[in-house]
Amino acid sequence: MAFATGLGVGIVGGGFMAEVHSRASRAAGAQLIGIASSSPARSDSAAERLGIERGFASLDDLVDDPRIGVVHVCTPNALHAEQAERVVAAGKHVVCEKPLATTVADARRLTDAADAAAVVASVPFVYRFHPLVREARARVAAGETGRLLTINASYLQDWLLQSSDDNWRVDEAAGGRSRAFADIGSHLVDLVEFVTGDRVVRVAAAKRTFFADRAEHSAVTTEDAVAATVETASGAIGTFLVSQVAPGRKNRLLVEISGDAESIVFDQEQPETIWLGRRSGSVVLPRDAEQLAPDAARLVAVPAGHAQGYQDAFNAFVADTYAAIRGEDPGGLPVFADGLRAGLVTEAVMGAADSGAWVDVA
Ligand code: 4PW
Repeated sequence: MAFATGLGVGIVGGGFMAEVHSRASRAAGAQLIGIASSSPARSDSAAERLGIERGFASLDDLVDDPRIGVVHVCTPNALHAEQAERVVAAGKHVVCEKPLATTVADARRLTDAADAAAVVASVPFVYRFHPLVREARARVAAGETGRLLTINASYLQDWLLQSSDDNWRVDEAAGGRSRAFADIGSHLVDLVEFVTGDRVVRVAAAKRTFFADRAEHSAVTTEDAVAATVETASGAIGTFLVSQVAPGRKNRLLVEISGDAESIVFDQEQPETIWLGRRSGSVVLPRDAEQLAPDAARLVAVPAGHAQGYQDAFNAFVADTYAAIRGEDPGGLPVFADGLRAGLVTEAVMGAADSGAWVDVA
């Protein structure tokens, strides 16, 4: 598809993620043509708030606009698969929030549909776009870490800590059966597999819903927290702790991988350094382009000493998606197959928590 005046973007959904996506689109030089939210009035007010040309009455109207070449799906989880499929059926490129779908069957059907349509179909596993995550990945690939032994991974938040905290995500009908793991554990799965090049093959898990009654939802079944033990294809073992009820933790994703030569720690709330540990001594590596592998250095947005963070990672993800639409291959773009992969691990974790047994990842 050729775009005479730059890539035209449509957004479906009008919440926090739509804001983050729209900022990233604008930074990538795209034209923000339209937004469709849950009603025509909400579409108009979201368009005004986010500086988008106009609101559309429905996703169908938005998809039919010939100026729109890519649609970002930023709606509640239960709508993702159907909406992204609608975009793909129109032959348009798509960015779909995670989880891609609320069932593995839907995620697989969507992934197959995007492949068959030969469109670019990406998923915002945006933590891949921190330069020091790429550095960690490059060190593993170069053999600096040695044989992978253990993984210590956690993703902790506190925005659902009290019974009075509520959101569509707590409702299984809108968010899917898994909440905390599908929403943020999926990032952990993706990041660990992206950095190590290894795969989670077997899991055991426990989950808890500590707050079953919330402001507008009672008898909540989706989990507040999950503790999983994992085994990888290479024989490493690890733990994944995921919680949306951990006081003081806002968005604390931490991945520590230990090989037999070196450990590496990345903390999303302190993304400007990684810790490299060796028995002979450890160092803290700063995000200084001159010290980084090429794939990490290319993602450096501002010089060392000038803080770079979450929105920069998001911007880089969207810029790489648009580069792929132009036919370039920036490398490391998370696509629907990666979203499906996270869905398979989520399903195994839920099955393990339900049964109390080890479960193989399909
Ligand atoms: O994807 C994640 C979300 O659903 C995020 O990166 C952070 O946690 C921000 O919102 C939620």
